[in-house]
Amino acid sequence: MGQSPRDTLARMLLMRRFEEMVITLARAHKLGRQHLAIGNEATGAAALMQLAPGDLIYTTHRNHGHMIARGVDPGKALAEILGRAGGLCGGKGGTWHMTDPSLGFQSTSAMVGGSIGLSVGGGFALKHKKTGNVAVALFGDGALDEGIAYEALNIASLYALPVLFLCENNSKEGEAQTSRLATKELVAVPKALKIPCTRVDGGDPEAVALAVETALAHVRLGAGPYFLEAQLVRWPGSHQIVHEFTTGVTDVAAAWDDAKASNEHAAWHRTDPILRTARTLIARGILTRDDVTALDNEAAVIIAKARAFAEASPYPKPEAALTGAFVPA
Ligand SMILES: Cc1ncc(C[n+]2csc(CCOP(=O)(O)OP(=O)(O)O)c2C)c(N)n1
Ligand SMILES: [Mg+2]
Repeated sequence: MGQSPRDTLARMLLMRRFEEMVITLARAHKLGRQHLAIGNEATGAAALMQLAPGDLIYTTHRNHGHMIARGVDPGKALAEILGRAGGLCGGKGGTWHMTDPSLGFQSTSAMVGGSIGLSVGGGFALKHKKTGNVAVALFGDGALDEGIAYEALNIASLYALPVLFLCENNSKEGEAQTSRLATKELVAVPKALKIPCTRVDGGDPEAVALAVETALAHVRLGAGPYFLEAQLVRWPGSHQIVHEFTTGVTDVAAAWDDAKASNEHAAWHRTDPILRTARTLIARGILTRDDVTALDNEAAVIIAKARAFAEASPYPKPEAALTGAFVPA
């Protein structure tokens, strides 16, 4: 495995502090709906930190976490969410369409299931270019009942395309809350199409990293696609229409301080992947409490600078309205 537990936790903390800043900025600037990746950090960091240059990524309405996990500049990402000229897409993509091709992001789309179809097109191109790269589709459990999911999974299997299908399942086990799938076992669909599948605890970055490593080795060898189901606990604030800190601002000390962990958010504290990971690494002697606090402080400083960059960035000029929006003839 490439990344150390310390690096992975640092990235997870950056993702968390980024999303908390999105809540702060959404309130301050009266932004519309935001879909945050709070609770998904272990899966995003452990998976996307393993990708190589040239790999392609297709993501969803919960894109922020994926982008920070992959190493996108948080200042440019916040500026994009605020619609500023200094944003990743010059302020024209916003939260739902921001992308960064320099790190392999081909598209972000809130069209549920869209990333699955696009990734298969990307995988087809990569196979024919023989680059050894993979296409990664990120999607939720709700995407499996879309027609495009069946067609795209089928083509990927038939043509042995280099695609990693990574499903972030935040519905309760055995009870597909967001999907309308006749089978409650999500992997039944790819299994029927002869795609190898693994289920993993999506709140455990080590387990995810191992599963992704195995899956990527299979895909990079040219053995065809792989389907990974990361089982997540849905964050209670996952539908952010009213911008609020549903489970409070994360206090990493809740990982070891019972007084901080026994409040109205106690149930969330038990499953929060950041607190879980911090607890595990401290128990194993890999990190101390001070190490965790220091990593968190570093993340907070990076995100405070990102905020300053984003808020100082101007809005796009009217004459820029048509640039970057269409492919030149
Ligand atoms: C094709 C399509 N149908 C419906 C919607 C409305 N919609 C937005 S998010 C969502 C649920 C998605 O669930 P899931 O993919 O599991 O992601 P989660 O929000 O649970 O992370 C739906 C139905 C949409 N964006 N696109
Ligand atoms: Mg879901």
